[in-house]
Amino acid sequence: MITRPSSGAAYGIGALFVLAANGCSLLVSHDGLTGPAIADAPDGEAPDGATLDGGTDSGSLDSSGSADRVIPDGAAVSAENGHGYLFVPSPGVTWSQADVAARTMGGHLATITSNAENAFVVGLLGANDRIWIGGRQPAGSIEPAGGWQWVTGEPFNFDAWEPGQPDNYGDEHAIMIFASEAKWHDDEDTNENPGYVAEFE
Ligand SMILES: [Ca+2]
Repeated sequence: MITRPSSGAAYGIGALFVLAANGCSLLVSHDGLTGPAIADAPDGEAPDGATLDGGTDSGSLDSSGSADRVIPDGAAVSAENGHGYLFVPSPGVTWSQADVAARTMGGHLATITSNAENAFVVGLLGANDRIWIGGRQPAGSIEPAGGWQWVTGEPFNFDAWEPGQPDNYGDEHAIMIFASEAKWHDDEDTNENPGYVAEFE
């Protein structure tokens, strides 16, 4: 566990609640209780106002926009942007469950806004396909390509759709990534997939 302190109230870092495949939250202790290390944030401070917009609830960051930045053990840190990325195998997880789990850890489902970031995330997945990331399509969007957005509110200016995707085959409003293709498909957000990638800014 690595924390990046910022101004404001402390965010609970004593434990992570990880959403299990059965929908229950598991208390997962970690080794940070003896005093977490301080990461060398490139700019010396966490970005204020790094809020998670939308979503079904506010969650991991407090309303003031201040929170300790938490990068869990095992996350890979990108040299490009300093963000941590964690592939979380979680067989049977739906997109909404993955979204909540990532926020609970203090991050968000990965938002992929460049080829480099896409490649970095793919590099974490091994041979795993159908892994949730933080793209979604609000109800009422023009199908299949309209309205796609990131959970963070970052501009949706980059995509890595597989040719022929998104296709709204069924009723597909969330993005999953295929390591075997380094590409994305849209998928029904209630489908039970093998895991997700969380990103920690
Ligand atoms: Ca991102």
